[in-house]
Amino acid sequence: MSGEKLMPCVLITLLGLTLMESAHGQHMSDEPCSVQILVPGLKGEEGEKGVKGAPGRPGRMGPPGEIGHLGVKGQKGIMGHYGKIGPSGVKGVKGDMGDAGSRGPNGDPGVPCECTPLRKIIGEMDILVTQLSNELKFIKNALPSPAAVAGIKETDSKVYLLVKEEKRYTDAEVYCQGRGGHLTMPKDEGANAAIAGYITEAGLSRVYIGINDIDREGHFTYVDNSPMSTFSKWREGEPNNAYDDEDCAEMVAVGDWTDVACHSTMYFVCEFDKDSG
Ligand SMILES: [Ca+2]
Ligand SMILES: [Ca+2]
Repeated sequence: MSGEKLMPCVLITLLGLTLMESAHGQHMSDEPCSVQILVPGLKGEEGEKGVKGAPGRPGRMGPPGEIGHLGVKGQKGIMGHYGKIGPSGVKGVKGDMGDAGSRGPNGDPGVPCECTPLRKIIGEMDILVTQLSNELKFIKNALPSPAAVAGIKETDSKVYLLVKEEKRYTDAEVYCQGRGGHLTMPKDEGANAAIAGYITEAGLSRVYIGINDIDREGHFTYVDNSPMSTFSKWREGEPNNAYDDEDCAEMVAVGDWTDVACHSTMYFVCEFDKDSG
């Protein structure tokens, strides 16, 4: 068929469909134009089952689960390693002294020798030691109260002690005797000058010395009852036994003597023989 004939047939076909719907069941007669009626065919048979598809994509992550129950306490662990050594401690307090040890064995005997020169030296040293011991003994006796002692002076044969404690004459002599001496008894110009020097040096104006006429008025002796020698240093006009009450003696700073009342109190000078034990 050509294209020109087909067009009318198509139109008829469409018209025919309209007529069929309005005159249902009416048998249609064959016409010169071949009419094809297009209607849906019957449902085909069920096809065969397809092949299994590929795996799907993974789903999204689910929400967090609930907190679990408290677990059971575990067993005690094993002991750990030793720790580092700590810093040194503070030094402790010194302990008490231990008891004395037992006495050691005797030493070996000495070697014999020509010892005469050595004995001489040892003998001289013994003498020195004796002298030093005596002086030390004096010092220990003479210094019971350092604050009361102005100082110690010495000459070749004497040690003088200026005592800055005001005492009556007899008490002063008792003090000196208690330390192995006497109130000072100047018996020559040198000794007198030395004592005077100590008085001046100490800033004092007068001190008791060991001269008195207690036993017999006008007859002065030394305090150890030894007689006065030719030496004396009385100030001009002294001794005058003023008020008939001056039986003791003092030395003033220039070294002169005057007789004074024994109950006056003043500082005094003791003297000690160096060779006395
Ligand atoms: Ca007198
Ligand atoms: Ca007098």
